[in-house]
Amino acid sequence: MARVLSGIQPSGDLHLGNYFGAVRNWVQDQDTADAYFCIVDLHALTLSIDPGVLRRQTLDAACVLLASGLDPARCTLFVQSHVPAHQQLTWLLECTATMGELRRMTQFKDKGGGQESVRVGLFTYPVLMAADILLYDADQVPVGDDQRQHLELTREIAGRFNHRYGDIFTVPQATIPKVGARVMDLQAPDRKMSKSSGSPLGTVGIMDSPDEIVRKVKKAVTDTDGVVAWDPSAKPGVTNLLSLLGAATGQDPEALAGSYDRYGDLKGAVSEALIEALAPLQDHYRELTDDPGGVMAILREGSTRAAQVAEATYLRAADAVGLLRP
Ligand code: AQP
Repeated sequence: MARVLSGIQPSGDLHLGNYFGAVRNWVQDQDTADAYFCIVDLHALTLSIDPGVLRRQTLDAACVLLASGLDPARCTLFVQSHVPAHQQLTWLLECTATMGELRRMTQFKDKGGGQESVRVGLFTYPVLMAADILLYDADQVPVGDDQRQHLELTREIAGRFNHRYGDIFTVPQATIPKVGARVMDLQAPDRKMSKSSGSPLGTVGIMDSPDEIVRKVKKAVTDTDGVVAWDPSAKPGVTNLLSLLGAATGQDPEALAGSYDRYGDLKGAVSEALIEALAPLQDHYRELTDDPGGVMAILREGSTRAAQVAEATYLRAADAVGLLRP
């Protein structure tokens, strides 16, 4: 059975990009793979975040993931900082990756904005992500399109380490979904929907109420030519709405263009489909938030299982580079 690993940052409320680009596919992976899913709280420290907010959002992310259908009987769900091997392996990999490689990461350029005051962790975070993946000998990593470059870097680092020290790591493949791989901000359809850098009106949260969904979709930026057509470069706003409709209904987004004459009708259909797709998750989420102790128990059990795999891989790597066992 293939091993799958993926992660999500508790850096804000999870949104439709996280859901259609990643989480929904993770739910399917549970039945076809040996699946590990990780709430990557250490990654959330790369930007400024209030300690209380980080703690609350970490638990909240666990509730959203469980509400979305992750089942602790069929996958291992855990918090990254609960498994110390992630930070231990990161150092070995930082001594493998190069400055030039990290400087080429577009997410660092976007989020860092070239400022001197930017945190070193934001620069090195792709290496921590490589450690997250390589610790579990993951064959496949299901991610949205924005993580493609980081996955390529992970493959490079794994290949170089193996070349230097022997066959230590499994070199993973990215699996990018056909629909929903790049959900764009409704107010700025040339930018991806994002927890930390998206516009509030352009970002639809998985837990947004029906009224909020209707309001945000109604205000979504389109264009002035009034034709419903699939054209990512000339009509990014309309194309994004079609893509959301396709992701929520399971239909081919390009073919859906022919079913609508007016933007208002398309927006109405998008709101309706999103509300229907999210309703079951939202009900389940409310039950989970009423039982934080139960959710913590799931995370504790997950980190115990994850640590067994991760520690064995770390020791293999530590031995290979020549660290003396205690
Ligand atoms: N807009 C998106 N469309 C499709 N997939 C997306 N993902 C994120 N945004 C989109 C996918 O969601 C998974 C978890 O992402 P993450 O939390 O690790 O961080 P991210 O990719 O940096 O996403 P955000 O929401 O933009 O977070 P912040 O603002 O904190 O950086 C990943 O598989 C990602 O591809």
